[in-house]
Amino acid sequence: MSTTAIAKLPKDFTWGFATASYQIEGSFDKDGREPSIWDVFSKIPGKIGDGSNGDVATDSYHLWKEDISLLEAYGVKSYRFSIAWTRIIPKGGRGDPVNEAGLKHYRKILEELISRGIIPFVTLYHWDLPQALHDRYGGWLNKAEIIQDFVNYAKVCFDAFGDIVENWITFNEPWIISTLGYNVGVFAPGHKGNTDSWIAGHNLLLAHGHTVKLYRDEFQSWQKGTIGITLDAHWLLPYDDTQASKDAAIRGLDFKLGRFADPIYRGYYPESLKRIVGDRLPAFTEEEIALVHGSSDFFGLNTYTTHLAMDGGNDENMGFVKTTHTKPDGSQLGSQSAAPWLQTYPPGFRSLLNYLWKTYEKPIYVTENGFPVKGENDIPVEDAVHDTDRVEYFAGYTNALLEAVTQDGVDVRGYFGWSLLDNFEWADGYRIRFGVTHVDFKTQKRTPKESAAFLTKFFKDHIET
Ligand code: PNW
Repeated sequence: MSTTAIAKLPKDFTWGFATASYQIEGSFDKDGREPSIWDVFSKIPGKIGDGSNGDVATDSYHLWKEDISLLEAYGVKSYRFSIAWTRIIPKGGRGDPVNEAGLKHYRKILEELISRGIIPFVTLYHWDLPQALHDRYGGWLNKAEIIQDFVNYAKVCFDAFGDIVENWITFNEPWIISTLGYNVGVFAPGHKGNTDSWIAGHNLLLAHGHTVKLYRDEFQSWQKGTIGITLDAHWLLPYDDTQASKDAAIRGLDFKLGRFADPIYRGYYPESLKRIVGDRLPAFTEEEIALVHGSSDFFGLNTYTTHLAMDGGNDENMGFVKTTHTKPDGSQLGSQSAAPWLQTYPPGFRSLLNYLWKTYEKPIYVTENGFPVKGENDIPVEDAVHDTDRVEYFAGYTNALLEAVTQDGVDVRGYFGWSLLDNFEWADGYRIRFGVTHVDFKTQKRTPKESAAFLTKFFKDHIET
């Protein structure tokens, strides 16, 4: 009689769920908090699909303890959340006052997590730039000011929480921040144009580099933490067999991923980026690139889908690569979610993990991965909890992860489902639900969906004990 042992993730593999401050906290004007660019942007008519904003969201500013109880019930090892800059330094700048109430708020969350055995992963910036800095000097477009102000904010956080936080993420998705915020303009602060995005992205890289240097010089030796950045990437497959499509897939990865990952992990911008963007792409001085190169202890990855890539289109931020989910024969690559840009395709996740490990040689944390079920917002909670399509998505993606680690030897250290709760999905408002927990936005009642139980069981069964 023979038994085959199931492949398992290593004992210290961590997993949990992720959230972000503006998407869950609400209490936009409580205890000294001042507006961020998302408060202002979401209140401009027409910017948010359902006319909503984050004033209340999932009310997690008050219900944080209940949220932690959910995490505990799900048996997670870790929780990824973000700090709102506007609660810590409401006006944002290095000359502006620090808000004790904000420090206290996150301190009590951190202490509660740790007392329940949950390891915090803290994101410093998940898109909520203090509006005051945007008004004062143009926010991410003002290199000299924004870098210093961000580093100052980060230092306040390292000082206040570094004794109990061992996992820091500087920025969430610089591509989205710069492209959707400063080129397409569908995210705050809503800038449009073909130059600002390159400047914002460059300044984000520099702010990241300076922050990591500060952490390493002054904190890392005695706080023993790690620090890195989270990039967003979708795997790209050539649309067809043509050389043009093959080249497009590579160029698309350069623009989406290499634009940030190459400077950080290899020390330069991709050639294709320099060629296409030309002198609108700011150049690093030698000193600057020395600071950025090597400035991440790990590779934080947010990934949701795979696209088919072909040459063309007018999107410079994608390197003039067009993407689609429709194959040449008219069939779909995967199953459709509630978001037009997201279809299920687990093999693409496995390929992406392999690509990142081979290319950048850093341990990977999947800091977000998830699926909004089509039609879920239109059905009652009794039905929404049977989120079969989300379960199917997570089953495919966790299995791809398992194969990447146990068969391909990719060094993945952790996985976070997006998201703990249905929440404010940016320009889509509340209509698109990503949660493993259903939230009734009228009563704030939380109800676990089947996908939460699926992930609990998957990681219970597949991590070595
Ligand atoms: C991420 N796209 O954003 C963010 O980090 C989360 O805050 C967000 O809720 C989550 O993914 C789900 O959208 C993205 O259009 C926003 O490809 C848009 C895209 C990708 C990621």
